[in-house]
Amino acid sequence: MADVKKRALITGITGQDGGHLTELLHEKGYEIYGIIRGQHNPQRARVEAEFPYLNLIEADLTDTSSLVRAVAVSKPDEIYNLGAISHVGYSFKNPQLTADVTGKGVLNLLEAVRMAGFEKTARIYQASTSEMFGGLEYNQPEGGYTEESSFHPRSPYGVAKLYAHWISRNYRESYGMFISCGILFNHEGDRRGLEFVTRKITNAVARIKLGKQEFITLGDLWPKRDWGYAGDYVEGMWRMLQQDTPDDFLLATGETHSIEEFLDLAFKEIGIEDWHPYVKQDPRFMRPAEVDVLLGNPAKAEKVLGWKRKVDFPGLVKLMVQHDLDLESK
Ligand code: NAP
Ligand code: F7E
Repeated sequence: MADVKKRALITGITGQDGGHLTELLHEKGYEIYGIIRGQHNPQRARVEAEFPYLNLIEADLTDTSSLVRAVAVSKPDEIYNLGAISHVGYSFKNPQLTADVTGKGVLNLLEAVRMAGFEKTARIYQASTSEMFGGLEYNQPEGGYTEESSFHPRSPYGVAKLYAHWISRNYRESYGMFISCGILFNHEGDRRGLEFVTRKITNAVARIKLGKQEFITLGDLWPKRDWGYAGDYVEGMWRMLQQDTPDDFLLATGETHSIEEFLDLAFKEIGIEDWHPYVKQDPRFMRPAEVDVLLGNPAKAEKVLGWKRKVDFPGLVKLMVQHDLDLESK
């Protein structure tokens, strides 16, 4: 008998993780459906060219009727909810939109799964985040946050994600749905949006090397993040949905580094030892409330899922600078 292909529905297909996950699931032989929004999405042509095997469905996390249709059409075995307003700084400027998409959008999706009649069969991944912890000194355990740590979100994004996290857990408990939340710490790479600090730096570094830019303007440089590689993290998402029972898992590297350390390595990659003359600061890129230090303890994911990150911090910076040098040389 011929193998029946597993079917996956992905929201956030045009984003960083959507790209990595599409690659991974295609390698694993899945039939993949991706939600694309907007009447003229400028990302559509790129996604169609990069993933010709992908089935695109027009839908939006704020429109439940479109989500019911997306679920009914794709008949998914697995749903990965990666769609969100994901930029923390932007969420301060558009807090209600962030609540509607990043928070209530998850409720809309879960209801759509029930309305379409897939609540007993579809396994769902919800993209939770380390931003729910808040990075404060008082709630930061020795050795890093775990799945049991207390939450204290510091932005409209973090608050919306906490609602999404709890409504997911509530639907799991109330309706017995298979919903696993991945509490992921920062993950980056060559698909990262230019609006995030790592990619903003590596792209600027490449342009400075090529004489296309003189300096980079950033906000605060002291915050620390637990930065991993996105390709490693989508593997963890997939593993969560292959378990016998749904649960929450934290993915992190167990190391934390400041933006200054990131600058150090990125500039060294192009032979510049002292980055200070090339970096300016502007309050426009600072946030009303900052997340100081994030450090995650991935012990549970390592033990239960057999997951381990492969790319380390210097490897990540190198990969991103080299990618941007290639890109900017073209
Ligand atoms: P990203 O690159 O910013 O992608 C976000 C995606 O959400 C885009 O495809 C975007 O589509 C889509 N989207 C925005 N508004 C939408 C709406 N109203 N309806 C449907 N889709 C919508 O994010 P990412 O880095 O891949 O992250 C994936 C998920 O993980 C997000 O939920 C993020 O919050 C979460 N997360 C990320 C990290 C990280 O370090 N990357 C860590 C923890 C959690 P358009 O292209 O049409 O705008
Ligand atoms: O900021 C500081 C900024 O925007 C990192 C999202 O994927 O990870 C991401 O959220 C740090 C912050 O990521 C600039 O203030 C300084 O302290 O790259 P970021 P983020 O806020 O950590 C979490 C886990 C998610 O869930 C989110 O979706 O860098 N910073 N100067 C700057 N940040 C930006 N963006 N731009 C600057 O110029």
